[in-house]
Amino acid sequence: MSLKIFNALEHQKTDSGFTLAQAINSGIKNSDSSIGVYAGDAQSYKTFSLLFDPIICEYHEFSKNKKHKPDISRLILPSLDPEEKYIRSTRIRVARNLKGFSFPCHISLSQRRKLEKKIVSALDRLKDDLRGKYYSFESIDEKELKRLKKENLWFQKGDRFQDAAGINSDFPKCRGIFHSFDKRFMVWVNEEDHLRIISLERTSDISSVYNRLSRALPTLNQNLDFSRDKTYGYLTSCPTNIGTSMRAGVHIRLEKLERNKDLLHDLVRTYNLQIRGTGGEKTKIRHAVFDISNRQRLGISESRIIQNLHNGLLAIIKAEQNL
Ligand code: CIR
Repeated sequence: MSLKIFNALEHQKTDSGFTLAQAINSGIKNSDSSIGVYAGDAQSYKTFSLLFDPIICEYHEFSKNKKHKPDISRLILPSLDPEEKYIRSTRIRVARNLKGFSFPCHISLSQRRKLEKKIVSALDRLKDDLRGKYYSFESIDEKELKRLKKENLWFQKGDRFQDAAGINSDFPKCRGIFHSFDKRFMVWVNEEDHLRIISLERTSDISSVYNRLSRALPTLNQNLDFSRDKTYGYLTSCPTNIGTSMRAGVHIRLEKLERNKDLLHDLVRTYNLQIRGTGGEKTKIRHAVFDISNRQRLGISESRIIQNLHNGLLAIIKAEQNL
């Protein structure tokens, strides 16, 4: 941040009292941050636009005169890995925050409580295969907790980046997860965003995972008013997640490409994807299992993200087979 921007923003505050010092605290405390800033509420994107806009434009390759057009219509895509040789699982998540509440790095305990109640009552209204149960981290028993951890239906207290942003305040109060009885649909409550809405399967069937999510979102939207901006789409704590707020990815085993990392990185760049570690963001690759997902979330529609991911994964699987 230039001194000019710092001077212009130093004494600015959003209506809920979120300051520049809070917005940049994570990056100040963690010099290895790739982004380093978080929004404390929807208004942060306007109040601190001098800071946020350049980050958003660079990360998403977006310009403010471009329109962000959503499209979450259903898709039918050919099977990616019919013999299930490479892809272990497919997961698509979107983030949502509710209008009228501060974001998780700047929310009081009483507001978090109110929010949790509101979200749980909306989740209770889900129908058919989306029906499930909410597990509060405050009241969950040991046995259930062990099961959720074992089945990977769990989120941990935030890392040092989230901690410095203020996201861990009052943890584990008002946090919990909802999962459908078939465990293919899940919602994290009060993690980095008010909701992380997740569809997942231990298959390579991207269409099925995506279509489940595209069914769930309008139903949840009937009872929850999501924070959204005309230019920036859905607003989230981290500016890398705005727009569609969608991260669609697979866990894929690539034994040969692991030994040919340059080729893998070239393909990932060509299709505008990103690689994360086997255990998630900022973790190592174990047993040649890569987490590959879309990089861009703004200025691209939800269905286009899925089609690009599908094309990229087809190319990656082909390269692995040819090696
Ligand atoms: C950072 O700045 O490194 C963290 N606040 C996380 C940023 C979002 N993650 C990402 O771009 N992969």
